[in-house]
Amino acid sequence: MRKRCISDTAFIIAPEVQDALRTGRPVVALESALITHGLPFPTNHETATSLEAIVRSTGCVPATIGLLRGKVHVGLAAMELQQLSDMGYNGPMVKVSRRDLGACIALKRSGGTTIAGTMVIAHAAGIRVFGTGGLGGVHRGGESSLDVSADLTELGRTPVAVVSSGVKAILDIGRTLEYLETQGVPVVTYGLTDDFPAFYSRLSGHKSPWRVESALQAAGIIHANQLLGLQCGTLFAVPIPDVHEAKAAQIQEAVEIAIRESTQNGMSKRGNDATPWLLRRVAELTKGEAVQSNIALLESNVRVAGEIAAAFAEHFD
Ligand code: PSU
Ligand code: MN
Repeated sequence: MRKRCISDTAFIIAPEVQDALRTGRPVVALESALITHGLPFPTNHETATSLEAIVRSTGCVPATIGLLRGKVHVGLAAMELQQLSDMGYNGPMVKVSRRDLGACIALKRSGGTTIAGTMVIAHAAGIRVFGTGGLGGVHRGGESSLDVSADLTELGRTPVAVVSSGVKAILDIGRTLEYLETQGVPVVTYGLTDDFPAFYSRLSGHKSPWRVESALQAAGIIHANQLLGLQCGTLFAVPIPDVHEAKAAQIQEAVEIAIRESTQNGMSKRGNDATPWLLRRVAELTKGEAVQSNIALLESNVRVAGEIAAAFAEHFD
């Protein structure tokens, strides 16, 4: 039997995305774990739709990546995005990281791809830039629990640029940056400060090793890494828009409460359930304020991702 490439059988690339990849029009990947496990219904669907529109406004084509009944979709039609957003559809949604991809395909499951899972698929499809909210990282106490997100190792081995707002303070930010350094991942703050942002707040107290002020500079780093054949990703960290920073202290308080609760009730030891549980609890405790901030930074990051992808296509492709 002919040895088949997985994309023959398991991938469904939306016609618009296929066309863009063929003609060299810039494409921006979007993840779906934030739709299935990060944001409440129906905000998840509204946000996913608005992120696609923002990518379009930068002249790029959006490719939301997710799994439906064992098929890996690169670019989702409106109906498919709706199905992915609807928790009641086709049983419980899987949170799909690198390790889960094969099993989901073979067992015909549906789910949202994490940053790691999305990077694997984006790279396989030939997409270089990906916009999202918060990166996974080293959990607090990770030095003994070994709860370290596969997002970090993925950035070490897959050449996709990820635009995020850094990592949430539910994580150990210092150790996350150490781990990224070990993995050889370039970490670059996008903006006017040297600080690595902490998701809800613009400053974490930790410095990024690099900073750029324009999409062209960012695209230049991606290009140089490519010329070097490094085969690693690049992490661009965009601080949350100023107006939303005001709520940072209140949200941070909720984060600390949620973390205390998760150690008391054992959720912190529940593997990949830990992050979604903390996100949900912080949303509850802040009565939705955290969700509003989350949406604002997603919109801003996805815009930056579009600008970087467009600059790359114009100057380096
Ligand atoms: N952090 C957030 N929002 C999210 C996630 C992380 O602030 O939605 C999601 C992303 O999809 C990320 C994943 O890739 O959680 C990391 O999960 P884990 O820690 O289990 O690797
Ligand atoms: Mn984990």
